Amino acid sequence: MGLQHTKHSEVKQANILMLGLDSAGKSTLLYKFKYKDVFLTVPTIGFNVDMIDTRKDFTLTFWDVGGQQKMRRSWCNFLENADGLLYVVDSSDKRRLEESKKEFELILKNEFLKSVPVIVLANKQDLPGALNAEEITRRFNVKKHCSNKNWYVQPCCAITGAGLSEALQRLTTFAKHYIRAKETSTTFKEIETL
Ligand code: G3D
Ligand code: MG
Repeated sequence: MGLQHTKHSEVKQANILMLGLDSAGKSTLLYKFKYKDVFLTVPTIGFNVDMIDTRKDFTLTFWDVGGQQKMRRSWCNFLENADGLLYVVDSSDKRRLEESKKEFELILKNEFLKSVPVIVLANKQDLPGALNAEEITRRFNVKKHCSNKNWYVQPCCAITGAGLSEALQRLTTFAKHYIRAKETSTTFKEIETL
C-alpha cells in the first residue's frame, strides 16, 4: 500500500467572522482595512454584513454581523463558513469587559468554531487606562478557551491603524493553515469511505 498524495488547490480566500460588543470598534476597523488596502470590493448584500476583500493574492472577506443585542442571535448563521474569528474588544471600557468576555466564551462554545483560529483585537490602545494585550489575554482566559486552536491577542488602535497590518498578516497565516487542515481532513474522510 502506498502513500496517497493529494495536491491542495492554492488557498485564495478566507471568510473572517468579526464579532465583539457594539462600540468595540468593528466598523472603524473595516473602514481602516478598506482604505489601507488597494484591492477591495464591498458588495451590498443587505442585512448588517460588510464584506471586504483585501490584498491582491489572497482575499480576506470580513463579515461584520453587528454586535447589538438583537443581532447576536444571527451570529450562528455565519459560524459554519468561518475560517477565522476576529474578536474585537474595547480595551478601555472596563465596565463592559465582563460582558464582552461572556460573549467571547459563549461564541467559542459553538461546535462550528471548534478549531477555527482566533485573533482577539485589544482595540482602543490609544485611550488612557486601556488594558494591554497581556491583561486582555489574562482577563478573557484566552489560553484556556483557545487551547485547541491557533490564537493571538493583538493590541491595536482602529483610528490610527496601529497594529492592524500585524493582525491581518497573522490572520492570513492562521486562516490558510486552517483551510488546508480542513481540506486534508475532508480528503482523509473521502479516502476512508472508498
Ligand atoms: P462597532 O462597529 O463595533 O459598534 P464603531 O464600533 O466602529 O462604531 O466604534 C465605536 C466608537 O469607538 C466610535 O466613536 C469610534 O470612532 C470609536 N473607536 C473605534 N476604535 C477606536 C480606537 O482605536 N480608539 C479610539 N479612541 N476610539 C475608537 P463614536 O464617537 O463615533 O461613537
Ligand atoms: Mg458597527
